[in-house]
Amino acid sequence: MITLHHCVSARSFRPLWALEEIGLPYHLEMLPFPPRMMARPFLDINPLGTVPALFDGPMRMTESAAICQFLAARFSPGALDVGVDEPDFGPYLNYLHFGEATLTFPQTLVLRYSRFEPPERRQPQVASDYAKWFLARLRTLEPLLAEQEYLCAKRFTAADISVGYALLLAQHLGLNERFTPSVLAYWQRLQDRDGFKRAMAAQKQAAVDQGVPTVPSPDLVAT
Ligand SMILES: N[C@@H](CCC(=O)N[C@@H](CS)C(=O)NCC(=O)O)C(=O)O
Repeated sequence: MITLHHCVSARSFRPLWALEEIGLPYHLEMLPFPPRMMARPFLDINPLGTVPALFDGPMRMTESAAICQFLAARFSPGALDVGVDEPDFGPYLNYLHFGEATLTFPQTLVLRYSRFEPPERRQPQVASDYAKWFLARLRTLEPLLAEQEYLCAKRFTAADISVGYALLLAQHLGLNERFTPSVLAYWQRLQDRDGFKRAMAAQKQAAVDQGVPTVPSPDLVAT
């Protein structure tokens, strides 16, 4: 049985969404955010203190895009996964990692300098500059998404989950109002998926059952 350690709407939403799309059984272990401070015993499970942490038997993974790649390759060949022999194998890997390395990275600086730091250390200029940087990077998807429904391989894949999470985080940061039209339509398509809705419902139910707040940390929500 797969176990996923998760905080509501944190990056661990990527593997949760993949698990729901694939239909795999899993156990969801909910944590308050940030676990490093709010759930100290979690450091024994993942010394980084970050989510996700996914276990498949004794095997542990802690990178959300890599976990999606693993789940897709092992449990969803020809569907969420794009095989090495498919023409879009390269673009698939590129978008899968673009979601975390290129899109989520500037968002973390927005979060840090507008929400996480104590008021006297906040840097509105840094937050606003990195919000613009994120939106500029996101805008590069506009011509592609004006032409096609999903990022690659003419179907929904793990790459869409990776980029889709960056859009969810952007929404929490209030940046969705600045999405370009085709990106906005794509984001709506992703949210309309049954797998996305099931993942949202699963994290809420697990949070209720385990006594963890059901809404994202105030640090992750647009004010
Ligand atoms: N590159 C990692 C980043 C993991 C990460 O930083 N997760 C955040 C949640 S979105 C976290 O746990 N932050 C709490 C902390 O840094 O203490 C991934 O994609 O999984």
